[in-house]
Amino acid sequence: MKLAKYLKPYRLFAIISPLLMIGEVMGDLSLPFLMRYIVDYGIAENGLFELVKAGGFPYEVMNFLYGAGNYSQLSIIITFGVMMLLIVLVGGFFGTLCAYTAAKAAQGFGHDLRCDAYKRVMSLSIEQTDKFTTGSLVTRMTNDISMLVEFVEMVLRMCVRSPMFLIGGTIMLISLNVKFGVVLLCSLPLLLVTLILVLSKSVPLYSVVQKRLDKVNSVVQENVSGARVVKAYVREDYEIERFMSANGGLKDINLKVLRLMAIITPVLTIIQNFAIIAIILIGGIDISSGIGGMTVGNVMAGITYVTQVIMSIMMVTMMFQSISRAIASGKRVIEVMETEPTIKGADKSGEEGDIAVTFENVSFRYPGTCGRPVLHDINLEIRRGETLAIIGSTGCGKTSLVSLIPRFYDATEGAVTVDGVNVKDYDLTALRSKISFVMQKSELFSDTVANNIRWGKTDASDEEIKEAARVAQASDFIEHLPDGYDSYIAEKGASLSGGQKQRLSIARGVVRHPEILIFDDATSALDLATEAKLRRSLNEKMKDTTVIMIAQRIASVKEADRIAVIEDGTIKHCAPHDVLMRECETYRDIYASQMKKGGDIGE
Ligand code: DCP
Ligand code: MG
Repeated sequence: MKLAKYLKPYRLFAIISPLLMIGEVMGDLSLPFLMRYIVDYGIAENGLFELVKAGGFPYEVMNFLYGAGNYSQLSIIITFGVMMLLIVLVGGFFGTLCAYTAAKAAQGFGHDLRCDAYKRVMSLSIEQTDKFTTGSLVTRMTNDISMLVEFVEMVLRMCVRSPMFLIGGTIMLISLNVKFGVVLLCSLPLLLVTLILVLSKSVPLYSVVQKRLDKVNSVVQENVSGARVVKAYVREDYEIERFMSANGGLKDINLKVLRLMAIITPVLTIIQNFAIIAIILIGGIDISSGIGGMTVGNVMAGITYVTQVIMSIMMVTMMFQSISRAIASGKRVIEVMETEPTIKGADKSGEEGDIAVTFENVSFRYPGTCGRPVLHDINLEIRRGETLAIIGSTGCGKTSLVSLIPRFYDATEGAVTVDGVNVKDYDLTALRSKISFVMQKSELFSDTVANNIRWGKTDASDEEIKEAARVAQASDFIEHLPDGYDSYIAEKGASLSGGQKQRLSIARGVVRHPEILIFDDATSALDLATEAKLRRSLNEKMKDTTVIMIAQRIASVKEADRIAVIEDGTIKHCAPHDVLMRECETYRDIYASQMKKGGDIGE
């Protein structure tokens, strides 16, 4: 399989483990024979006589240890009893080592695979992540890989054990008595037919199990991260219902698989018991009629071997079950691993010039959608150091427009350039490190305030962080927090107000001193006075930075060098406030509506 390469670093363990298993199996296989000696020579009447008559290994051993004829039946029992004990101990030792090495190889395999899968997930573009869905990606990273690990461990331990038991047990059985072999031969077809029937039905179900698990994960994910909304709308019951239905689906399919599997054990037990009865019958008849040197010990050993062989077939079944689960899971993991990121960087990087960003005849529609494009015929040149504002009604494509600059998405037609180089030719890291993108929805992490800001620039000093916080007008509230910059923020910034979150996000964008700073409605939760202060300090501290600022309020954009008005997916006008007031009706309408509503239009 394609994932086998992940086992390579651990091949030493992967090879040793089955070898160790050989030791354990050999021990297990030799036990019934020793038991036979005890029964036939140690316990049975005339045991000593029989031993001398049979000769061979047990006779040699006793003679070697005690000298010819110098031992009693009790010493036979003790000798072979001690031998059995030693073999059990040594076998156990080998077994333990085998389990350890197998676990080591399997866990190493899982660890490396998970690492690579995670890296791959991180490299996927937004569109691709959306297509997999978060729930499914989480299941693939955790449950599916665990299945594979389980499988590797199982194979390492069982690939030697089952066939050896199967073949070794059969050989031993036949060497005891050929008729016992016939018993086995009769029971095997029955067994195989049952197993094949069950497996052929259950195997296809495993991929369904994983899909249902995806669904459960998706629902949990959505609800846990959206806990506030769920509570605000008192939708707990509805969401619990939704979870129950996903959970019920998972239960149903699991039950279906288990119901099928449940057939195996009773059938196996019945066949096994029949085989045992057959051996006792055959053995008994032979003993009573004195044919072919059949002994009680032979019958007992025969019973043990038949059980071992049938059990090994059981193990093979489990292996098949594990294989089928692993194939289902493996396919899902490989699907992720083989998804080539659609947005892949090249190797260029542009030099700072007069023009920071241009859009040339850009049109854009979200991947996988059809109908009217979200944006069309966009032509725009943004000069270095300029502050460009973008305004327009909700859903008109403002976020989409700026998403093209750091290449979250690729333009469907036309070209977007940064510093004179098409973004598609950029090295992604080089491109994105030129840009700070403050998102519409602030994303904060459960960490300290300082570390959240430092996220924008990993090697930022404390002074840089404070400076960024001052520019973002966040220093006041941060200093009032109980631990200042070391205060801990709850997950997703739940312990802060909307405006505080926005200002932290802005500080994070500012701290890296980017060439291009994009605010996607990032000041919407600030009051006008704070927003004005922010604008002023940005102007002072970051003169060379090109600022692209999306906003809903005229007051926020009024002072920008130019304002682009977006309507019907294209830029209607792009000019300073005064010009727009004269020439652009849409802009005047927005202005008028905000005048009427708020009355106050800025400072
Ligand atoms: N859209 C889409 N797929 C996405 C995101 C958006 O199909 N992953 C659609 C929905 C809108 C259009 O694209 O009709 C424009 O969406 P934007 O997010 O670009 O809109 P705005 O940012 O202008 O809206 P708002 O002011 O509400 O943020
Ligand atoms: Mg938006």
